[in-house]
Amino acid sequence: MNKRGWLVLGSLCLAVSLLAGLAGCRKPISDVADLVVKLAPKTKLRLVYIPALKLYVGKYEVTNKEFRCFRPAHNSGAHQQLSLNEDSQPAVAVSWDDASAFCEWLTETHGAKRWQFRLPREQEWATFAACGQATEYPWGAGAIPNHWNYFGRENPEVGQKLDRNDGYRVACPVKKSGANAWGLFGVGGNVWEWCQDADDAEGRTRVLKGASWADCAALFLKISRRSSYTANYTSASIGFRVVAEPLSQKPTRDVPAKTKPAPSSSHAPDAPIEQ
Ligand SMILES: [Ca+2]
Repeated sequence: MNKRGWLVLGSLCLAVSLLAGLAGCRKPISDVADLVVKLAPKTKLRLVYIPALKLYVGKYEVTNKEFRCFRPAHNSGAHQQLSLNEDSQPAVAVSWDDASAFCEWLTETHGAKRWQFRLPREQEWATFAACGQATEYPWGAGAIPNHWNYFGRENPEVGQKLDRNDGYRVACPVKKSGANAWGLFGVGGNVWEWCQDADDAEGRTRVLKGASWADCAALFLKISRRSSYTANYTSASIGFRVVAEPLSQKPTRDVPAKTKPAPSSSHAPDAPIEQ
């Protein structure tokens, strides 16, 4: 089938499947079906309906396999000779501009004139990461679950690290990155996630949330923590997830920050990228 054929098929396959009935799944947070976007054979983007936001939110960070449906030559590179480019890992080495372009492509080619895909706003991100609660960390109360991907004992480097081993020195497959109570994976750790919000009046810098495999300081793991970088910046520890809303709603326009934002993290999610 040629490329046009796949695009048509992909749009036709914008489908839903009930959360209930999935073997072993947690209790669904709503009776509304997941939104499943078929990007290619065996490549499906799954979004969960979040009633508190009236939005579908990506269940996982966008993977390399999914991003390559948009940009086939994309290479997430490696860090210390550890691959970041496996199909199941989150796409990194993507700027805010790249992530936004992916969302626009998704709307045009798979939105079926029904859905607008975009990056989450910072407040939306904080709401779905905390499951609508006033929790400090995305895993809720208690110790960090071992399988959430932060910087811990699995790393041989000497220095500050978490006193636990999640088994992954760099970004892990998105389905291995730990889920919160709403069934959203990787909202804490794995990779930082671009948000739609500008962090300056001119819109040159964009907000990041969630920390990554390269972070261990408790401060950075908090839901309230934010960072920001220029819209063309890329890193081995920055990726993104998408949200979707019906096109019948007014499209959310990108509005530059009107007031001086809270101080951003001085921490740089700047793990070097090796192409
Ligand atoms: Ca993440």
